Amino acid sequence: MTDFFDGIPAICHEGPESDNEFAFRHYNPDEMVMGRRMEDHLRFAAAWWHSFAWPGGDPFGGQTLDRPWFGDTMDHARIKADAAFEMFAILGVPFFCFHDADIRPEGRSFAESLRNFEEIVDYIGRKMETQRTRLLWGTANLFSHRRFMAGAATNPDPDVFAWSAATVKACMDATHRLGGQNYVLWGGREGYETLLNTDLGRERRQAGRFLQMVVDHKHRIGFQGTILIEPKPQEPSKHQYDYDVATVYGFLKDFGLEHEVKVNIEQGHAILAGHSFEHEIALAASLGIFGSIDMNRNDYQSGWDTDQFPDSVPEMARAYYEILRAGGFATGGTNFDAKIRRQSLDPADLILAHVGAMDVCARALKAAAALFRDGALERARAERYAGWETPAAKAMLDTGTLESISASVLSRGIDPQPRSGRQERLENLWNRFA
Ligand code: XLS
Ligand code: NI
Ligand code: NI
Repeated sequence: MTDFFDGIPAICHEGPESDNEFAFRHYNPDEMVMGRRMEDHLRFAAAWWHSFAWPGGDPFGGQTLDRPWFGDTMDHARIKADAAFEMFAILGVPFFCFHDADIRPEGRSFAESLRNFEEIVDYIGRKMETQRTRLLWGTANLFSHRRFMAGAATNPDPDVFAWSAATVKACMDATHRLGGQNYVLWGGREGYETLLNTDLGRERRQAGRFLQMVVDHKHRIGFQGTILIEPKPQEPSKHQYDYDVATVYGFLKDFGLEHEVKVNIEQGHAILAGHSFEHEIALAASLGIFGSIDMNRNDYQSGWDTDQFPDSVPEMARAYYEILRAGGFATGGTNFDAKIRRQSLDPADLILAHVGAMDVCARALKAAAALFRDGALERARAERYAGWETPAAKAMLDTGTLESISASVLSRGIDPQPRSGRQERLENLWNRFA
């Protein structure tokens, strides 16, 4: 037990009229939405790194936050875990996520880091026996330490590849042991700073082999969860190999892993890649690789990954609409890969950041569900493509050749007439709900 959150009550649903700051207005875990409990739709997770390991630094200044668990001893790591589970309980979040480096102090050797890690994983495991919070995903931090400055799997030094593989093995084993539902790979430094010193083809092959080993290990240990890649176009590297959903899909196809690996899509990363969040979700769903989301936005003026909690219901509603269309989450969920601002010093700031974000997502889900149930948007979409439902159109697509189609165009004497795309009408429809 810590006294860090003293005086902060467990957050309950009090409804939209409540003026209690420490209450949910919209997130009501047991409320049914399209036949499923809201908690089971949204599957919220809190991120260990931003909430408990980040000191408040930015490129121009260091630590602003003062936390009793800052320090690199095992005692600090245990206090950090205590505080983390206290926050999970206050919020009632069903899940959390972590990197190895978030939860354990770095040792003087690989073996010592591993011992530290396994000890804290056991400690977390014991906490999970008495608390309902489960593990959404585990991952390895293969980007902070200077040994990873030129990449992990894509490093020019085979020993860094080896170190990374051994680290991922430990993190996958721990995720499995804690009953994690997914394992995430985000390749922060799997990219390059300059092509002048980079063999792009070789690095990509190294990353492909690495991922094949990850999938192989998953089957070896009998891990039932989903392996997820988290696309991001750049930052920290100039160019990251898992740029966006389309790039990741091409990569998976290349290495024969498109049925083994899905994606964890982050709102801010989608925007950095020049897409919208809903575009990335819709594309992943259409390719059969939609897995999970990181629900954190960037500041639209700053132009970098500011990892802020979501604050816009209409924007998030677009995302949840696509998730509902995709049939909802399976093993995935909504991870707040988000941090408070460096001036948000108070323990209450950390709690209320999550409370607000959970309410934004709940409202967005409800709006998306209302529109989805209404069905008008889906009917309009189906109607737009109705011509493709005729046997002749289907046959053309399945077995047509340019020759047969050309003959048919001449014999039928067709003259296609343009039809309205009805965009504004659909936008008006959308705005009745969100
Ligand atoms: C960084 C990423 C990172 C991953 C996990 O931009 O979002 O936080 O989610 O390594
Ligand atoms: Ni992320
Ligand atoms: Ni990110």
